[in-house]
Amino acid sequence: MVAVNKNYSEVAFKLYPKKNDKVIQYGTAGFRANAEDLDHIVFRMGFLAVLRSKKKNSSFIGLMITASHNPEEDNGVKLIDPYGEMLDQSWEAIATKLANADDSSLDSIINEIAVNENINVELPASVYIGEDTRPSSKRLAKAAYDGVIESGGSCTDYGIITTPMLHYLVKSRNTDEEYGKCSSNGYLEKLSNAFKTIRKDVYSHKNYLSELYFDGANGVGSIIMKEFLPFLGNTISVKIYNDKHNEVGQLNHNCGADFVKVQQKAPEGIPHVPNARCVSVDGDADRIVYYFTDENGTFHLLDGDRIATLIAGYLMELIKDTGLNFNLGLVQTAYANGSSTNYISNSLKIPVACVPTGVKHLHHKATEFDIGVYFEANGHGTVIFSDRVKEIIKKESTNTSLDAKKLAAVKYLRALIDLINETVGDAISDMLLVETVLHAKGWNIQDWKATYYDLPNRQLKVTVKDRNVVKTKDAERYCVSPPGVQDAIDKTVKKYANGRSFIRPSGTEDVVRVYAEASTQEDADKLAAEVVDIVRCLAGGI
Ligand code: 16G
Ligand code: MG
Repeated sequence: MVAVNKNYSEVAFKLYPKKNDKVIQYGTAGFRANAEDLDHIVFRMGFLAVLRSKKKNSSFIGLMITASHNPEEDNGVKLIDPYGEMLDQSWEAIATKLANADDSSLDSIINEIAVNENINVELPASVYIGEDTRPSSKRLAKAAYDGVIESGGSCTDYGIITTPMLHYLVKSRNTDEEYGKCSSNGYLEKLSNAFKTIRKDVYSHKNYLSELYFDGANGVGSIIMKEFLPFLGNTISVKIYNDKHNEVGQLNHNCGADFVKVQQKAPEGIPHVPNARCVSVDGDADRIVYYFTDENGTFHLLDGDRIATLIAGYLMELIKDTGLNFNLGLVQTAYANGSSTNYISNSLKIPVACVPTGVKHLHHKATEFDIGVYFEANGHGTVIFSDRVKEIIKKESTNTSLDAKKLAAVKYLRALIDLINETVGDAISDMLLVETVLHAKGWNIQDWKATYYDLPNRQLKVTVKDRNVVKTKDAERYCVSPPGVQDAIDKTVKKYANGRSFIRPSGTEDVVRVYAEASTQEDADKLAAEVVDIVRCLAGGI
């Protein structure tokens, strides 16, 4: 066993001493907290990224500074594994231990990690850093950089980029050239080339008009979208709003995907053009929702469930056209609208699975299919293709004995694979994919909306003494503890037509979340309010 030959405790104490004793947990999206509490944690994640790189035989590891849709004063950090996946779950507890340790125990903890994980500490290590536009992000990125350098790794800070771009950069650095060039421009080129291959010069088609209103959440999404426009040429017209990423207090403020999804209303800062197709991305541009406001001023949301059904339905048609035999499946969470699940199962006849909230769960499940489409209702999702599918598609796309229709479908599918960022949900890639499908179908946003009708729903949150008292099973649809809660929810739900409700502890905030849906908005609101009362009474509400 190798001993770690560095004085981590001393250097941490000197440069980024632990400021407080608040316990922090590596949750669904890494560590998130008020930015003021994060310097020493991010510095230590620099250490961890170096260890992870060594564990992975010197592969490049990603470290992203972002708190996504959280308020601007928060921030966060998460690690990205070599193939662009999220940090392996088995290392989450290691990250948590390292983050909460006293400065003086860092040496022994790091030594313990190296020994337990059988890490060859002599190996070189490399880390890529990216950050969002938060005022605290530069400072925290520097802390992470220092952590990497102090523990002997080499580090490149890519500056302000979207989370999915960092996933792309890490993957492209660790895989072959064919995947794409390892640079920000390489990412933009890859996506835009695939999009242009499919769209050619056709601007509009039947009801589809190539005009889009883009809400950048006053964050990195607006910056990247602007950089992206020249790459897209004349294929699509994107009007960018909420691009005040330099103004303090504006990030995610009354705009962005989370605001639109949770508030179920249009963001501020974007003109209300009746029936115009609008998109909102979140603070690090890994989530997207569509919406429009009709001529009567009524707001219509097309969230992750809609995007998933649109994409899955289209891929199924395309697979049929190729004549190939692939199994396609869709993965959702308990938040998926009941109508979307019915539509997928009964109309599209695509197998659908339900897993706990958090991208890693969806992603993992999606790998069980040849082609797995996964989306959370909040707009986070993508499509993953098995290696077997990719090989077959690549081979068949040069198979001259295929008839013209099959060959065209295979080539089309090949371009779609390039358009999709398989590593993680990617607002910009997802947007181009949706635009591709709508264009192919010749649909406007009302046509898309008309595929099924969402059940009205409501999401609320309850502050409790300890959110961890709430335990669930069956992909969070059943509350096993505290006792009595599920019975009380069941009784309440029965009172409402098409009623459904569940609770779960948040992974990113100190609250319990409540979801309810029913036939009418009034009922969904009432059901949600009653379930909030149940949580307050039986789960230690404060
Ligand atoms: C994080 C997750 C997202 C999940 C959300 C739930 C990732 C990259 N992001 O943002 O998937 O929907 O947390 O938040 O995993 P909650 O636990 O506070 O409801
Ligand atoms: Mg995000």
